[in-house]
Amino acid sequence: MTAREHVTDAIVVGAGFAGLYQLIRLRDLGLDTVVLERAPQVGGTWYWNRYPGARCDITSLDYSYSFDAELQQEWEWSEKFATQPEILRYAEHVADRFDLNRDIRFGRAVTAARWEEQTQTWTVTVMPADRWGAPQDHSAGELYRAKYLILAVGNLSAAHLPDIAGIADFAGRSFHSAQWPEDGVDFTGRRVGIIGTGSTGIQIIPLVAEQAGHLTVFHRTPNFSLPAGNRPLHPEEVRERKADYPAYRERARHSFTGVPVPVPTRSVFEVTAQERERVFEEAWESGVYGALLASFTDLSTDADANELAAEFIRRKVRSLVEDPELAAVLEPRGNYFGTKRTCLDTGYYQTFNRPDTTLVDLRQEPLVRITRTGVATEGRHVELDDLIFATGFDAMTGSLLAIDPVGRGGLALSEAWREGPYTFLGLAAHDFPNMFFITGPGSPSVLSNMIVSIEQHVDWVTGFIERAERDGAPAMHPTEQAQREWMQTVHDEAAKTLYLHGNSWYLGANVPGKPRVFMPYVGGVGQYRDIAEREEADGYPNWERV
Ligand code: FAD
Ligand code: N01
Repeated sequence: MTAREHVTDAIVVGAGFAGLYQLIRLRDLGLDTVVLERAPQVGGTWYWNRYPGARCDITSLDYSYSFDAELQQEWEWSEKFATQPEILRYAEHVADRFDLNRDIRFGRAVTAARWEEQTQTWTVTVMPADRWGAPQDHSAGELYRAKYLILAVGNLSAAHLPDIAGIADFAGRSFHSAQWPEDGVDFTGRRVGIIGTGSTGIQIIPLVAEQAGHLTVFHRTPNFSLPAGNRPLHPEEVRERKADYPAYRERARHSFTGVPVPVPTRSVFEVTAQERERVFEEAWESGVYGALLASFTDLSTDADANELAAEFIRRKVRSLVEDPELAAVLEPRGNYFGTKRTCLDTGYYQTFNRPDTTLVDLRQEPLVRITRTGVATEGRHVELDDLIFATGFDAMTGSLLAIDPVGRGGLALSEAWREGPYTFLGLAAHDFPNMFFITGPGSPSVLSNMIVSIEQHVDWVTGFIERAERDGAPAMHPTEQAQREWMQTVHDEAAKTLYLHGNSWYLGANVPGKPRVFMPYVGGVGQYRDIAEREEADGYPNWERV
């Protein structure tokens, strides 16, 4: 490789909401910063996930930046839950408004990063990326060198394709939901199959069912899904929220999930059956993410309490699906409610009342292989024109380990994390000096309104760098002991809940061979912020120079 070399103060990888805000803040410090992004434009998640029905399940008035008063006043959301195109337009607007694109190198995949002991800098290897972000043309590589490396690569950015026999044999069109063609896909009149009924599949299924000639859903684990109750925003509610934004955002920052919803005060066992039903019903109807799980104090921690909510949802499924046999397949069982990410849907269960939609229960007839013309289960062969994989992500660590930074003493992140991710506050790792994660494993990240968590992490990292620059500090990393203690805290918090019993991607359970470690911090956004702020106020006692 003949590599050109560029030297800057800071390198940010990723131009999603994390990378964009990090660029703004590092510019504020006067640091020469470059952002490396494998996509051809900004947006991250909202650039890649263009499948039909893609939208947020945190309300748009919450899922937006708070750092700039004018930005949040001027931007107009149209719906309660914004669609992917609208969120992407918002990301583009932010990039234009703050003139960010001039410091972003698009179509560049970071393939390696190495800490150079002598110069105390990071050297990053970059390749031109193909349309799906994969590195290509190794002869055209470049090197970037900088004192600070910030990995804003996303928790849900490494698409996961399961290892199903014959997957390469399919001769029809196939799509992964997170690598959706920019021009969209026309399914009119076609025989379409979909594998995967997580949050993504549940959004895709109703819309593709409407368009396709016939839709076959290959269904393994039934998920808990609640109605989104999406609707246009009323001008009055927007006016009220905008008037209250400063105080509202502050409440969000100190809330449990990054959305300031009322905190439950009662155990589900303290109330009568009628009162319980009323509260569940109200939460079901609210279309607020997490409202049902947070309707009593003990639904996340007590198996019997959780079962009451789970049974409430199963009854709803039975009322929405006309055929009792299909309803039985769709009733969520096998995981506690809330331990896999709860879905919000628009007409998901009702789709199975359509005559042109078939549900195949893979627990009864396991998937055997994909063939040239369709999908074979133990019970049948389904002929298909198109096959959709809504099979999720190598979450939280996938994009970090794809880069696999090499830190002090030649230690690769993959080696340091052989038994699972190991970080201090999800912000940094011992032996990887001056390298930071935005919403890394060990922080609330995917259990929160991500924009609240992104802003908090970016502000924290910026404060750390500001102080290092001001004091002329040498390169720093968290101590081994602090990191060990923090990971114990992350585990202990999870052990107070039912999360450890779930079969979720939070635990790495969806990727064969991935260590089973509960990765996010479940103690809540507000509590986490207090801990991180204390670390800063105390002068970073858990960090050491290298
Ligand atoms: P991303 O948006 O993932 O951006 C990371 C960027 O890094 C990407 O552009 C990627 O191309 C780039 N990158 C990664 N590796 C490399 C590399 N090696 N070289 C160069 N570039 C690289 N969160 C919520 O809070 N509420 C929601 O309702 C919600 N809905 C979601 C719906 C979907 C379909 C998905 C997939 C996620 C959703 N999320 C939601 C989570 C969402 O990922 C975050 O809210 C947020 O967009 C993450 O921003 P980010 O910048 O951290 O990461
Ligand atoms: O991925 P998932 P996702 N054979 O991992 C199935 C966010 N998000 O893309 O459960 C058959 O949840 C798998 O089955 P099983 C959100 O954080 C948010 O849907 O392993 N099936 C499962 O049904 C979310 O949690 C929104 O039995 C196979 C599905 O594929 C995260 O992104 C929208 C299989 C994967 O579900 C990921 O969601 C979309 C196999 N071999 C995404 N392998 C919002 O609404 C996998 N599956 C905000």
